[in-house]
Formats: sequence, structure tokens, C-alpha cells
Amino acid sequence: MDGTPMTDTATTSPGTVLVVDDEPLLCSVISRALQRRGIHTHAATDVATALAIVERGGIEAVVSDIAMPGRDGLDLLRAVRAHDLDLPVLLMTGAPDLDSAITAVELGALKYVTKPFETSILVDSVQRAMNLYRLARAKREVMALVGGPLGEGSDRTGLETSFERALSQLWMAYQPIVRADGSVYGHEALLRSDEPALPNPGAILDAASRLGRLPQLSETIRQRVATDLGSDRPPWSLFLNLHPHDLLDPSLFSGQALAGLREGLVLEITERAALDDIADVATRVDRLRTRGHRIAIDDLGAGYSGLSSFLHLRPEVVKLDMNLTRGIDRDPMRRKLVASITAMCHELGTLVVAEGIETAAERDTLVALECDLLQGYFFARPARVRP
Ligand code: G
Ligand code: MN
Repeated sequence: MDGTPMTDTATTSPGTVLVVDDEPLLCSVISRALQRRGIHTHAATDVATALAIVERGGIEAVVSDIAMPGRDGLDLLRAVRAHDLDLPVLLMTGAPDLDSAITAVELGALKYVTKPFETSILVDSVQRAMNLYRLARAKREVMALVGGPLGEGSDRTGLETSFERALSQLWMAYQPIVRADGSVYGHEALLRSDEPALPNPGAILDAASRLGRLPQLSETIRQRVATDLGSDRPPWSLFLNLHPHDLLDPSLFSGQALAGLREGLVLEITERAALDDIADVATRVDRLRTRGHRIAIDDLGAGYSGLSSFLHLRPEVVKLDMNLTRGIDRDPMRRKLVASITAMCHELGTLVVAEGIETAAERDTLVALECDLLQGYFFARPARVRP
């Protein structure tokens, strides 16, 4: 050892902080306190300006007031999360309330401070936050170098945190599936989450798959549906989406997993993750049939499901993707395709559901083409309420 202290610019350079407050005086008080510790600052008195500064890059922490005219600090936090899962955001408020505190935690705010506060405490927190952010960034860079399991530039910890949050507040929407006369035949249960980093079902499924937590996601969905439906047994069918990998989960076949749900489910399967990867698909789905459930091919025509899924699944129900039904009243090619698919399905004794119907003209055309069941915004949007 030569006695020279190791310097690590990644953790000792002063860093750059964005200070946001609609009160310019408070902005400059906080900025000066940070500058006294050698930290560079940018200031903004509204959310739009703040976001423009964050998007330019180089900011390592944000300190923001919550209550501001127009878009507030929580809106800023939400927008920052869409851009960067890790960037530390410290929120300040003169009027603490439970709702904003909960939202702040859900969106991963690093700290929630109530005014008035000791600026030195705030500055300490900002410094700690910047160090954590640098560590997370360094970890990402190492992962990218060694080709970690999540691939280049991705952050498993951030993804795990978002996934946990999505899982804890996950909810289900229900959309009716109707007959040609408009009467309700069933409802499809659709996954929803308010987690801004995983804003749609595809993103949640993707995260679950990358983190190896699909079984847990599926179990949570089943529990939610069971809770939503309670013990009533109304005379309509429940359509539930399965991920092909759910077919590998032994609890699905023991009867336990689906036991909390009603009998006679329609289990929708998309060929998104190729069914070819799963051994004995036909035997597996047959075991679900012996428990009284029916199998549906989901999204036929979307590019995921092809004719080979008929061979794998021998479905009782086929759902035509909205790709095939969108504007069908104005497109002879779509009409021919749907006419031949319905003819083939009826020959096989399979029910045909047309999805994504948004207009009366689409509905009339699909009924004329002998689709058995219909689903789409034209009838009802997926809704949170218990069906
Ligand atoms: O992959 P799957 O078919 O299960 O997904 C159905 C999705 O399509 C749901 O997320 C639902 O919100 C959406 N959806 C349902 N009906 C319509 C519709 O009429 N138009 C559009 N654009 N989307 C719809
Ligand atoms: Mn579906």
C-alpha cells in the first residue's frame, strides 16, 4: 500500500440535483443549501419544465414540492418513473395527508418530508439518495458487461420492485361476451394494474416471465377472481386467460388451483410462448377437460396463434383477434377469412367468439358471418365492477 486514498469518482463526485417548487424563494433556499455541499443544482417552478430537465439527462436526484398549481409533485413522480425506475425523488409537503403519502410510496418516492424542515437533513438525504442511485447504475453497467439474466441495461431490482407493487394492487376487469341477440353468455376476466412502470397486462406478464414468477402471478389472479365473484353462481361462463406456462404448473391439475373458482371455466390460451415447448400439451389440456373446463384458442389471427394450436389444444372455443374483425364491414378479404374460419370451426363443433367489436356495422357483419359470440367496446368496456 502506498497510502494514497482510493478515490472513486462514481461515489464522490458532487452530482446534480433538480429542485422543483412553485415558490421560487424555496427553490433558491434549497438550491443554496445543496450548493454549499458542492452539489450542482437545476431549478424548476413547474412540472413541465422539471420533466424537460430530467429528460435531458444528468440529474441524479429530484427534490420536489407536492402541492403546485396544475400538475403536482405526484404527477412529476409518475412521469419520472415512466422514464427511470431508479432516479431518487424526494417529495416535500406543507400539508401531509395519507393519500399523497400512499401514492408517493407506491410510486417509489425515496422520502416524504413535511415542511418546515431542517435543510441539512434534506441535504443529507439527497446525498444518500444519489449514492444509492449511482450504485444501482453501476450494478446495471456490470450486468450489461457480464450479460446478466435480464440482458443489457436492465435492472432486476427495479423490475422486481415494480412487479411486487403491481402484484400487491393487481385488480381484474370483466368484459361481457354476448350472443347475437345481446344476451350475456359470459365474462372475460382481464388483468389490470395501476403500477405506472408496468402499465398494461403484457408488461406485467413479461416481467413475471423474466423474473420467473409466472406461477405467483397466476395464483394471485385466481385469488382475485375468486374474491371478486364471491360464492354466487350466476348462469354465465367465466373466461380466464392462461399463460401456456401455466400448463406446467402441477397445482392446476390437482384441482386446488381452480377450486376457488366456479365450475365450467373457459380457459383461454394464446400461443405467445410457443405451445411446442410444452411436452404433452394435449394430455394436459385433456386433464383440465375432465375437470369440466373448456379450452379456447385466444387471439386467432394475431400472429401468435396459428392452425397448429388447433392440433395441440382441440379447442371447444376459438376467439378471433381484433385484427380480423376491425373494419370487417369494409373489407372483403377479412370477410372471406372469417367466413372460412367459422365454417371450419363449426365443422369441428367449435364455438367462434369475435373480439374487439367497436361498431354496429362490425357486429352486423360478424353475426351475418355466423360468429356465435361477440365481445368488444361496442357492447361494454372491461369494467372493475363485479359482473
Ligand atoms: O389478449 P386478449 O384478447 O385476452 O386481450 C383482450 C384485450 O383487448 C383486453 O385488454 C381488452 O381491454 C381489449 N379490448 C376488449 N375489447 C376491445 C375493443 O373493442 N377494442 C379495443 N381496441 N380493445 C378491446
Ligand atoms: Mn383473452
